[in-house]
Amino acid sequence: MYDNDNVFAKILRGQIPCKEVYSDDTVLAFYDVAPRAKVHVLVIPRGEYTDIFDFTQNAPADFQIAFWKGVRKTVETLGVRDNFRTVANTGRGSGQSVMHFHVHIMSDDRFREEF
Ligand code: DGP
Repeated sequence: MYDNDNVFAKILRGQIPCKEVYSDDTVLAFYDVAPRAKVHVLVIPRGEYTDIFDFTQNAPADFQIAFWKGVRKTVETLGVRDNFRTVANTGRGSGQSVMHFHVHIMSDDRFREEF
């Protein structure tokens, strides 16, 4: 069940400020308030979806495609095309703390050495 009072819903409504990276009709991308990489950005859809299960089950197909294009645009805007990770925490067990579907985009020099 989607909660309209979650922090990302408030960011989408302009009730909480964010440091924007990219925006279009489908997505908003902004810097994570608690970065865990040199570059750490969140991409969220402009729609009421709690997580990746809800999103892939219930969002219209063209909206889902537009969302992933927004992720791509965000990566291009950040200039991290050759070194980034996407993470979509899902469910409380994963540590998902905001129940509005979001994708983390993270880029850091140390990633090169980790695998
Ligand atoms: P997750 O653990 O996957 O649910 O990630 C939620 C992220 O959202 C977490 O890394 C911190 C970030 N976050 C929480 N509140 C805010 C906020 O008010 N502004 C911004 N920019 N990020 C937030």
